Amino acid sequence: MTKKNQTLGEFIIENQKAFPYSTGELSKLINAIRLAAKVVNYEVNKAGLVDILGSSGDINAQGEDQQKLDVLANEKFIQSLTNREIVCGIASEEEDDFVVINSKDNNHQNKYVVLFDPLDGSSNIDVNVSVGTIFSVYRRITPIGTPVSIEDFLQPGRQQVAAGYVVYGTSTMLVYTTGFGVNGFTLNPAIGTFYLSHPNMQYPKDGRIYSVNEGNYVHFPVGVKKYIKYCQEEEEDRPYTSRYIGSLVSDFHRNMIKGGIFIYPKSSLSNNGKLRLLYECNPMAFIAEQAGGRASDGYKPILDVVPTELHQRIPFFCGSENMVAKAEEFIAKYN
Ligand code: AHM
Ligand code: MG
Repeated sequence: MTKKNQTLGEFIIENQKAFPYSTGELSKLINAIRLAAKVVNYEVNKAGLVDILGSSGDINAQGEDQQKLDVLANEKFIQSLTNREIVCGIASEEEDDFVVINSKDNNHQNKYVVLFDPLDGSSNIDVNVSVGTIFSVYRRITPIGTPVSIEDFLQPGRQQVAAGYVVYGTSTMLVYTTGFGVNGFTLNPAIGTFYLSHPNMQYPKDGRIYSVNEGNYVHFPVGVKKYIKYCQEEEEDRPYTSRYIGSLVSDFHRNMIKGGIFIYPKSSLSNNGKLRLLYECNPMAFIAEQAGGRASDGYKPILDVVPTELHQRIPFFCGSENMVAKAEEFIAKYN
């Protein structure tokens, strides 16, 4: 039952109580993310005032220009998770390789790994457009007491125990799931507290928004082009409306509330699209499915894909169930 004015802290405690054998480690982990989200929110909010906008001058693991705030958000999340000694390993979109977390007296006893994109959509930050953090949590599969290894990070999305995102938007929100539905919390910046504002979020089964970078249209596969044309046709409840922020978290968040589909397909420019399976697509797919939506690579559920490398990219179709099913139909027919 949701209580009026329930804070994220209270919500975490209540949910832990529902599982009498829980050790509280996942709760602590979510608490660490909550703290880091507030710190990054503070930095993002004052970005225009201090010398923190623009490029850091470095290139990340995927050969992309790192923004100063990418680096800062990466540090804050890693710091928060490391200080609390609750994870045994972290992989980040901004790091070349995964990081083993351990302290002298801990002896690799922690059971969770976290994968995250510290500041998604960061090319938007200089123009004051919403950006976000995306995170994904798995139980390690290698034995406790040994250092984590790559297979702990390369698990199919179906194995996630939690996933979520923070959207630094007109309000800052933290939305997450532990596999029992999706709940959204809005930050009251005056007192630095997240309140449950969107209990049990549900993806509408149908929608009228399609979100895709149409600038790449000529490079898209035929099935995707035909689906976009279908969205634009005057028939039944169409044409749909097109909305594309270019910030996955914000595009996803809007579509989950209003109903819609987000598409980042493969193209003749990049065979696997742009988005990263582990840091972006898997967590969003888990949230989408938990809210009654659907996420696929055009052929099969994203959550069933077995990852082969940390920074793997994959085509992404995510949103209202019937819209994603329709896009898959076009792809099956024309590709
Ligand atoms: P990033 O992780 O480097 O910020 O890139 C991911 C972002 C997503 O938020 C967004 O959906 C996509 O890139 C936009 O890409 P494009 O500019 O090609 O449309
Ligand atoms: Mg990203």
